[in-house]
Amino acid sequence: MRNRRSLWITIGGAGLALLLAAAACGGNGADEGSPEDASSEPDAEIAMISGARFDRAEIVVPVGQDVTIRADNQDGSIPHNFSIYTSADSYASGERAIASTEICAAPCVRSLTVDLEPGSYFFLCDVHPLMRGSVIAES
Ligand SMILES: [Cu+2]
Repeated sequence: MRNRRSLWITIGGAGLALLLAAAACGGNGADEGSPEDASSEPDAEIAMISGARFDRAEIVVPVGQDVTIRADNQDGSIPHNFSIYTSADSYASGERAIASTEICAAPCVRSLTVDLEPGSYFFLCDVHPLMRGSVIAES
């Protein structure tokens, strides 16, 4: 009886540890900018174009699901990336990005995946902070 009880306590402890580990891995759903997965269509796209510019200032994505944004760097041989921050202020204060693609020199394509709450977010290129815009997450 005594042994059985301690066994269950042990199993319960292991289960809790697994749950905590899963929660830690789940994080904010950020993708660290892996090379493009050609098997899945992106939910949104943006391109870096000649003159160190993004081809748009706003991206609209759906909420309540994983959203993949594809960043296509077409700007000569210039390195760029695509990062999403909570807001311009949070970026300015040094807060970490919600998600970022890795920096790569054109031509290159990288994607990130996020699952955002409804609202307006801030995006930019970490190499060229004047390359910036808004991500609008809405249902
Ligand atoms: Cu850039």
